[in-house]
Amino acid sequence: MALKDSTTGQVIRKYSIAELRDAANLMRAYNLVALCAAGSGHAGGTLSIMDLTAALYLDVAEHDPKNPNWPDRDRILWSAGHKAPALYVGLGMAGFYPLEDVVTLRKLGSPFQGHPHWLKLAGVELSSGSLGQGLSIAVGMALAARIDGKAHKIFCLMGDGEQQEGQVWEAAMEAGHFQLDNIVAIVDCNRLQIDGWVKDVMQVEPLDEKYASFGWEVLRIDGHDMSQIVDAFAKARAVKGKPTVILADTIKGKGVSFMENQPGWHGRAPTREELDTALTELDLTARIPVQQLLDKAKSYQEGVERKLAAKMPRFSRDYWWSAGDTMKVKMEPTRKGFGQSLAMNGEDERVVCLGLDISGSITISDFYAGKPERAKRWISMGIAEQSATAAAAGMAREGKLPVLGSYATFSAARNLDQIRVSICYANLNVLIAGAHAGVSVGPDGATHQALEDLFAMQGLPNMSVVAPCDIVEARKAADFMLLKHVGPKYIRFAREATPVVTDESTPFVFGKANVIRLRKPGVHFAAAFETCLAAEYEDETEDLSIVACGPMVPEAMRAAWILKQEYGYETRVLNMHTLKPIDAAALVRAARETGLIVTAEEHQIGALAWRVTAVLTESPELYGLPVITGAIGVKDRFGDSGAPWELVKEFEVSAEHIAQKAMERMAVKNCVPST
Ligand SMILES: Cc1ncc(C[n+]2csc(CCOP(=O)(O)OP(=O)(O)O)c2C)c(N)n1
Repeated sequence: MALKDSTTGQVIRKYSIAELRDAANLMRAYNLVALCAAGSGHAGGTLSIMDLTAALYLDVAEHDPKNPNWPDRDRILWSAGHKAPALYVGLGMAGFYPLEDVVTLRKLGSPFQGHPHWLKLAGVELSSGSLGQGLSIAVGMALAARIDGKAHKIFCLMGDGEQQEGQVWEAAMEAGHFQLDNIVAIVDCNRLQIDGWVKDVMQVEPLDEKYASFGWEVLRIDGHDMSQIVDAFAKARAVKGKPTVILADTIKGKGVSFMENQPGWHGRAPTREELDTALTELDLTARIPVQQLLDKAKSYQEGVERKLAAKMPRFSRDYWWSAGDTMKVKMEPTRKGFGQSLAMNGEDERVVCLGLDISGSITISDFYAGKPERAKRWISMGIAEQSATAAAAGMAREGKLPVLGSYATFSAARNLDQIRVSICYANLNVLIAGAHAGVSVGPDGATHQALEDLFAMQGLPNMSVVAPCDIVEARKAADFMLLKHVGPKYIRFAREATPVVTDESTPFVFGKANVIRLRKPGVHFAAAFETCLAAEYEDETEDLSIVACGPMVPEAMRAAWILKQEYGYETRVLNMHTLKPIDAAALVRAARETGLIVTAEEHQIGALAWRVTAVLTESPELYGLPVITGAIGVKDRFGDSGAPWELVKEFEVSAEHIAQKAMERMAVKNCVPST
């Protein structure tokens, strides 16, 4: 089998073992250049899989780069979506696109998204990024092929940590049960995942016995020995009556000495210096036009910036964060506030934290860092959000106070039914952290950007929902949610550093909004505002209200500044940190007293906007009063790779967009006769 011309049946090119080895190395180099140009991405797991990738795309799979949708092609599914750059260089080397284009990896609008999206790049067979789903898709494709009497194979690539997802085993059972001999699964057994060694995080071995017991043919090989790889694929093709899994023993970071077997290189990109060292080690410096490739990436990025600048609303001056000499702001990631709270409150013996293999970056690891006495209350559950959620329910039922968290997409969506039934219906005391929410995971792209989680969490009876606006409020909210609030609870926070706009003296009362008013622009942004509980605020007959939550609160404050400076308008900003239960009284007053409410959310429009309108709709105090509304948020679209602050512009959720919307609505308000 090989690269084929689908119209003539001619082999385009047959690679020798030596040529495949060489190609794999070249692909390692392009992979690293792309990661370096992106400034983020997964070095370790792309390098471990590169020899298998070269074999698959250049030799094993029967496919035609000029006819990527050829119905009889073999399908290659990249279930381990974070290894996307390896897939991209595989396609590039095979001729699906000019290989050098891969340097736009993870940039806004690029076909080379942080995780693969089949609608963006020909040759990509599925959209992935949420681990553990690819094998089920392979089962579906294999069954479809069987119905249609087609002979092509479906290759599905997974990680060994990924084997912790229960869905993998549902699919393995199905493939065995249906004797799907058109499936060949490959597991990249590099023995590492994010939180450390797979055997320590959650043992998955013996994988050979597990797959065999599900009715699979099992082949175990050295995943860096090209002859063994090619041989194993040939054997797999010949297997009849059952699916085959190739368990490939590999080294994470293979080929670059300082990346090999280093957990820290899971989700890191090389700097320019590290790239140069890596290319020297790979002996490829002379064969890779590094500077030319990096220049290409730079020029693409300049285009992105020009496009974004063109779509931003314009005012008489630049109001962007810390753009001028005044209104300077300090930025810190809200997630750190969550970690601080766990570190402090973890003394409470009831608190048990459950790890989902993303512990450091979401800061849940602060619970045990430097505190060996808490070790028995730190439980690594592996990449198994659904089971861990129900396990948390079990612990809560026994009087513990479980905390679990992951990317909000995985801790508040992947496990939705478990949250609904096991936690909410049972009304159990579990704290769920939706980390890296909104656009703040930037270059990871759509699969990792939780823009829908608040719909689901607010929609569940018994669930309480808080979206703090900065690091300080995140700590206070976590303090309250963890120890004081009893019941199902969800706290949502961002990854990226965002403006710090509260301090220790700022009130935080669960379920009660704060009013924030611009007083006097000055040197420091936060100091220019005054904040009090909405219930204690006296009407100042402002022109409008902006209701915001999470990182949109600082944007709303900046919008208030723009509106005052540019048009002399006074704005009442409501920090609606608690979305459920929502402060209806504060909303009704804002509607009655200002007559104009603009909502601002870093989410699909509606989590905040529809809740606010629901309150207004249900309030007899407002009958007959003109209340004008507007909504800022993501407009029913999936995310995109890009820097977090670029996405704020791209999704039109910046202060400038809020101010623009407010001005449009002010024009309407000024036409409505007052009652
Ligand atoms: C459902 C889901 N949970 C969590 C993550 C975050 N995540 C990305 S990669 C990764 C570790 C994967 O480990 P492994 O499968 O061993 O891949 P490798 O170490 O080879 O990169 C995790 C937890 C995710 N992408 N999807």
